[in-house]
Amino acid sequence: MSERTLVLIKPDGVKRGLIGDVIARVERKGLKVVAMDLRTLDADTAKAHYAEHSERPFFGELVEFITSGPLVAMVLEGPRAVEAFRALAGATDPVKSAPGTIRGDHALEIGENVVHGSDSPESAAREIKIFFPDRF
Ligand code: DAT
Ligand code: MG
Repeated sequence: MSERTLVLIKPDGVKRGLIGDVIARVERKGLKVVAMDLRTLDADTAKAHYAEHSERPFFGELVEFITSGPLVAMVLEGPRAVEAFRALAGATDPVKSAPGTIRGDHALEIGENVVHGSDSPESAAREIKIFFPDRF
């Protein structure tokens, strides 16, 4: 059974020239890119995307960071795509994410960890609707 997930290459990843690296890993794994767009988020869209974190002390920083420059939004499709991409991304804290993962290879700070991937099929459906409202 195929599944979809919403992936972001965050502004730090775009600034550092990691778009190609992330997409290469996704394609090498066998996940299919079924939608893709480069855009800069406004604050309202960022707050909607990260709504689950609205009470956390880092929420302001998170919204500021994710709106700080262009990001790449993608929808990936494949068997257990949510879990498959989270495995490619590595743990949230880049110091703890394994070498060989996107975050483990490219990041050091939790606030700037290169990529986002939905954490469940339900989150994926919600997030895909925010980024690609008319596509699926
Ligand atoms: P993930 O992106 O692995 O799903 P999350 O949903 O818990 O992680 O958090 C969303 C983002 O918020 C995360 O990628 C980076 C930031 N973040 C999480 N915990 C943080 C913290 N303790 N301090 C600063 N930023 C944090
Ligand atoms: Mg998350």
